[in-house]
Amino acid sequence: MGNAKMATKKLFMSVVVTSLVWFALVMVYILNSNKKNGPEQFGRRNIGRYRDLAAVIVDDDLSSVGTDRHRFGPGENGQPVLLYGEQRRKGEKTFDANAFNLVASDIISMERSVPDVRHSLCDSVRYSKNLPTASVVIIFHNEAWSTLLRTVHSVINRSKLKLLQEVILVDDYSDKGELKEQLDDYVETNFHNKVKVIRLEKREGLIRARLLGASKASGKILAFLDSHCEVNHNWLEPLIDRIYRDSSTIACPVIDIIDPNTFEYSASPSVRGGFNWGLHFKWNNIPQSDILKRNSEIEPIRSPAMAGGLFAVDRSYFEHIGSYDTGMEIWGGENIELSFRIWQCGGTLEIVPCSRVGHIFRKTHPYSVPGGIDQVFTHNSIRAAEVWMDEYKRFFYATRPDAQGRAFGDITERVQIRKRLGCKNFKWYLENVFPELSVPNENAHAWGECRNPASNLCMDTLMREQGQPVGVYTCHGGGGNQVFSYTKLGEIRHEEWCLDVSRKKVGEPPTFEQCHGLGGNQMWKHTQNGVIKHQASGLCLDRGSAIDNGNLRMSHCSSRKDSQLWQFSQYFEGEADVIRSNEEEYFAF
Ligand code: LR7
Ligand code: MN
Repeated sequence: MGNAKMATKKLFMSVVVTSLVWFALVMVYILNSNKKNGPEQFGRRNIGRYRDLAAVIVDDDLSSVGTDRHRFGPGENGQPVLLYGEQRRKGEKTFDANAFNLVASDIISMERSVPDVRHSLCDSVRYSKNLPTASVVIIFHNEAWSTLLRTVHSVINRSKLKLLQEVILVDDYSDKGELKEQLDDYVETNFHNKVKVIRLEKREGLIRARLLGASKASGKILAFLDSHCEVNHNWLEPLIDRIYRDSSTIACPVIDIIDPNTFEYSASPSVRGGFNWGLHFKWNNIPQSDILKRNSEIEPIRSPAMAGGLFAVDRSYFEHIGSYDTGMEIWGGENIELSFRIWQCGGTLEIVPCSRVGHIFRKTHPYSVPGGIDQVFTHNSIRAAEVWMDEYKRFFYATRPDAQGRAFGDITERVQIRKRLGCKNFKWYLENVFPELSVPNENAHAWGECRNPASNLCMDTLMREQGQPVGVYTCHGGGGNQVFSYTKLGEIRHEEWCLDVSRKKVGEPPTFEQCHGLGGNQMWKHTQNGVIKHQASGLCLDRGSAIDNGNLRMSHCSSRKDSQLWQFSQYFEGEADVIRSNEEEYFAF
């Protein structure tokens, strides 16, 4: 009996002790979470973050996710800023100098919050404790004060500070007064030694500016950003993680969209990078086959090309593969060149869904470009095509006639890099990395300008979109919107758009629809300098007349009507094999 009494007593005591322990734990938790979320903490954090970076580095919790929820004000949480009356007029005037609305930007806090648009799984990913540090290199030429510094603040606020070696601002010879001492002072007072400013002695352009930044960096990883970005929560860690696992990886964030007028931050869809034969960068849908291969939506996406401005790379690997072509000027083409090089020389280029960075997409370049932007872009693209594209460069030249016969400088050193690294040829790249890119001589019977000789009108996209009629325009020989192909699947195609006839009536125009490769309404038959006949309707493509408003129209077929005769600039019948054997010879180095 005595024993039973003792046992009850013991049980009673242990219940009391356990409850007390639980009570204490709950109290500690409540007090703590009050401390974290309370207004004092928010205030203190906000002031303390920059005044005392050292303290923040110890308390490396990235709790901006929490504090961001408590911010109120214009543009907070990535909301649009709408201007009215005088302010609106003032704002419109700032577009010339910035290609965005500077009044709106100036109203928004340097530390505004952005919506956490990451996939919900991202927060549960646990990264290695041993990740190396990154130096963030931000280049700028005459960037506006508020957009530049908002970029820097976002990096400081939303990177794990123990992973952030430093931020290096490279001034590409700006002439705005505020970007000199005033910038040095701001950086010194607000960011201590975490942010450095270095300056170029003359205008070098973004390629050489990035190289200068890289040469001063001490982190194992380099992360490049444009000077008008806002990084999203914990953007850096997922990028470093990919490179830590495999140092031959170039990791890009998903690039979200900051509206140049309202500064609204919106999530961009899941896409990957590509290009057309003119070497213009393009966003493409992720092919179904790649989607099926992925185990989760947050797995990295292999990308044939990068947009260019936002990426992370191992510093010594970047040097090893030949960093950038210093023969490239100011702007353009370097992103495509690096994309070809990384893939062809054994590396990987990918987009990491848990890393997101907002970028202001501008419609024009507000800064002056010595020589003109089109000229430098063409120059740089030629260098990329000459070094990497082998025989396929002829499709580039055909699409960009302005590039034909132009001097492009010495590329010996770049060709040497290709040899030294034993890089694969462009055909390998097309087959293994970008099979979705339609290769004219392999996938098409005919390609180039599609001309109606009698009128000298050419089939033209007229920059129209899905569902809209296909047009004609005077042949300009400039490639671009007048490049079409007659594919082996029977499509008449411009990039991913196919001529489609769903209303099969005389007088209706064909429209642009996403190519589906299944024939049906997208199936045509054509012979050199003959009609283009729509198989399902039996009608033929007619160049149209005044009443058609520049649209093509479907007509009863008649090869005697010169308005129905079409001529592509190139026909490939029987040619594919010849090209293939040429290539083998070409790659014999
Ligand atoms: O002479 C110059 N010197 C510079 O330092 C010209 C520009 N720059 C700076 C400029 O201040 C900015 O920070 O270089 C950066 C890029 O210039 P932008 O913003 O005018 O270029 P962009 O955003 O229009 O162009 C994209 O393609 C370029 C091709 O050369 C670069 O690779 C850009 O970095 C790239 N931007 C992005 O990838 C962001 C996403 C855009 C998309 C798609
Ligand atoms: Mn940019």
